[in-house]
Amino acid sequence: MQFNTKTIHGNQHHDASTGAVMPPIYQTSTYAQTSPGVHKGYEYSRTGNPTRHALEEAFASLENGNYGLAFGSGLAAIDAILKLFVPGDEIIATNDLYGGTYRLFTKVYEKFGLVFKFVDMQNTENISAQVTSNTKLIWVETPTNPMMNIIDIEAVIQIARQNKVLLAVDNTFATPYLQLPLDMGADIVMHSATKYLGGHSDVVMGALVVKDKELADKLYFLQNASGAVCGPMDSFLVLRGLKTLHVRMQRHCENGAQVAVYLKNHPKIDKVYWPGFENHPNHEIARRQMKDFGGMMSFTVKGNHKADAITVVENLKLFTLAESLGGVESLCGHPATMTHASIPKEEREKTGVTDSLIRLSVGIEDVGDLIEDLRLALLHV
Ligand code: P1T
Repeated sequence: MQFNTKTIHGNQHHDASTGAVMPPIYQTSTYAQTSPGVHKGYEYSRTGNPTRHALEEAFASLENGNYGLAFGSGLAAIDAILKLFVPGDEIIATNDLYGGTYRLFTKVYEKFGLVFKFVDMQNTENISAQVTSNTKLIWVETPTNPMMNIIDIEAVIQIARQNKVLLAVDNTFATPYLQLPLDMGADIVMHSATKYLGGHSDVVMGALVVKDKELADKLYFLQNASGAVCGPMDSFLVLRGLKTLHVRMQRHCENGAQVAVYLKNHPKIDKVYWPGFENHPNHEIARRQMKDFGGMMSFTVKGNHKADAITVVENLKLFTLAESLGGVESLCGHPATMTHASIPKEEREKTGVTDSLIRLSVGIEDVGDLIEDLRLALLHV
């Protein structure tokens, strides 16, 4: 089955009892048992819920995995992965990554004895240099948030296999429309389903997909034991969102390409970070590993003044100034004070997240209107 069919049919079934084409929203916390332990497959909605289950099956299908798990947020999904480890275990992570992931790693899990090493994974030799006998996980985010670096997943997989460590890929920016890390050999795919998978900026949710049963069982145990699950209504909404993922992503990519080229040619713009440009440092990897280049990008205004960046985001009208990304509507953000404020200034500036950086999530509106919005906002600087 091709991806464009899978979004609508992959592991998805009509409701067995009524024939309902979309799974009902099973808004229930618990399920009647005829005798202790005798039930129809569901006992309690933290452990399992039919609407959530339908979504988890769809997640597994889209990422070419065997097991899907849905959580109350992307960070809750990452939290479940981190609970696989014990004090002293080491995790090597991308140095440019979502600020909240960095905060969870350094402010929550370091306290419990996990050791994080942040490396620039654009050169995968930097990873090998950090591997020790305590390394248990390599954490890859590609494209990275917000610098749009591309990490060579297959090269990282070689390192993970040689050293017998797990590899997890945060596939939030790319989505399975653009890249399939499990097919390349990754062990875990993670998503902030809040973004492109949901696609409509109306739900906060996380997802994990794996192929291996033993790993899936450990994660299901943690999902139930720690309890950061999503509700049935949210599960329904994301399942509905998934059905148009391929169409939305196609348009995000088309609009993204046009907006990136517009910005690149604009006299007031300094740098545009978008992997579709031939002179992007990781363009060849992006071309090989991704189907297209997506609708996320970052840029700086000439002169690199924070005040100019703020003026631009304040004057954009169709691009709403807001946290988040991946919805049908275009958003803009100022990473240094918003999504990446939890990373110390010296750390984030090392990766390029300066006070003058603006991030765009290009939506699926008319691209001419989006470009006009940018043109007008840039008149103010
Ligand atoms: O927000 P939540 O659903 O908990 O997902 C966290 C997360 C994980 N990974 C990546 C790559 C992300 O971008 C995010 C959330 N990011 C934003 C809110 C943002 O504006 O970048």
